[in-house]
Amino acid sequence: MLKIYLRYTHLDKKERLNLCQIYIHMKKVLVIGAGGQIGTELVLELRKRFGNQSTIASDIKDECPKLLTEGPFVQLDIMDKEGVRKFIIDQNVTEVYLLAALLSATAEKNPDFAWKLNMEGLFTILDLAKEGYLKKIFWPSSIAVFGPTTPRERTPQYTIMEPTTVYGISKQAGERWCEYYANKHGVDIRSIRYPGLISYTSAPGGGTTDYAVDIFYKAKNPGHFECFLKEDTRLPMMYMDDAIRATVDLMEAPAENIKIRSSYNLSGCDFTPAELASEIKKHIPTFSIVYKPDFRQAIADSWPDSIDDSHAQQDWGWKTNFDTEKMVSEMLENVVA
Ligand code: NAD
Ligand code: AKB
Repeated sequence: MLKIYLRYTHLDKKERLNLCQIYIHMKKVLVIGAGGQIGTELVLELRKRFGNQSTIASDIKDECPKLLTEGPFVQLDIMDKEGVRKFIIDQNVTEVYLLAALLSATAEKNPDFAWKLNMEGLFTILDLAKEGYLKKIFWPSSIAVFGPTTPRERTPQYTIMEPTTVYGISKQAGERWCEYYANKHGVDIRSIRYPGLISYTSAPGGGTTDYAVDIFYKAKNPGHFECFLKEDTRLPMMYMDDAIRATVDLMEAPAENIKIRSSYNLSGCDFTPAELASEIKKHIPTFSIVYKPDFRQAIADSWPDSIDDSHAQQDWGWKTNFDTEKMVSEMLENVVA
C-alpha cells in the first residue's frame, strides 16, 4: 500500500488514497455501452471516484469516445457471449454496468433485434455473476415498464405494469429476471427505472424523451424547435447529474439496504413540452416551438406523468437535486449549438 502511495506522487493526496482503496477492494469495473448518453458520464464519474484505471469503458463502437481517453477502453460486442465472458474472467472484472440496449423509439423500428439485444446481454452478465465471477451488477430499467393501465400520477413502485412497447416489455422481463437471479442465486444486482434523461455531454440514443435534449440545441440555434410530442404530454424526466449520482450511490450502498432487486422507481422532475418551452423562453425570449406529433406520441401516452420514488429515498437515501428550473439553466449554460 505504501508503495502505491509513494509511487503516484503526481497525484494529489485524495487521488492517492483513492488508488489505495481500489487496491484494497480490487474493484475493477466494466461499463458496457460506455459510448452512449449515460455511459460517457458514468465512466467519468466512476473514474473520478475510484481512479482512472478502476473503470474499463467498452462499446461496440471501435473508437474510444474523446472524453474517455484518460482510462482503459476496449471494443466489446455484448452479443458476443464468449468474447464478453473471456474478457471479464481474464481481466478479473468485479462489477459490470450493462448499458447497451436499443431505446424505445429505435426498438419499435426493429422489435426482433431489440428483444435480442436487450435480453441476451443481460443473461450473459447475470450468469457470470451466478457463477461467482462478478460481485455486483448494475442494469438499468426504465419508466417504459409501465403502460396505459398504470396509474399515471406519482406512479407507485408496485403497481399494474402492462407495457405496450417492445422496449418496455424487454425492461419488464429484465426486471423479473434480475429479481429471480437475486432470489435464487444470490446475485447482487441493482437497478433503477430511469425517467427520460437530460444531458449535454453525449447525444441521446433514440428514445421518446429525446426531444427534451434536442430542444436546448435548437433553442440556441436556430432559436426554433419542431417537437415530435404534443404540447401537453407530461413525462417524468431527470438531469444527468442526478441520474449518475443515484447510480453510483445505489451501487455503493450496503447490500442489506437494497430491498428491491427488480428495479427502483426514481423521480427527478416532470414537465410537458409547453412547460419546458416556457422555461426556456425565460432565458431566450425569442425562442419558438411548433408541435408535430409522430409515432413517438403513442409511446409517450402510455407512460406515467410522474413517479413516486419513496422506496429509493427510504432504502438508500435518494434525493433529487435538480428541478426543471435548475436543469434548464444548467443545460442552456452548457449546450454548445
Ligand atoms: P445510448 O443509446 O445512448 O447508448 C447505448 C450504447 O450502447 C451506445 O454507445 C452503443 O454504441 C452501445 N451498444 C449498442 N449495441 C451494443 C453492443 N451490441 N455491444 C456493446 N455496446 C453496444 O443509451 P443510453 O441512453 O446511454 O442508455 C443506456 C441504458 O440506460 C439503456 O439500457 C437504456 O435502456 C437505459 N435507459 C436510458 C434512459 C435515457 O433517458 N437515456 C432512460 C431509461 C433507461
Ligand atoms: C426512452 O425514451 O426510450 C428512454 C427511456 C425513458 O427509457 N429515454
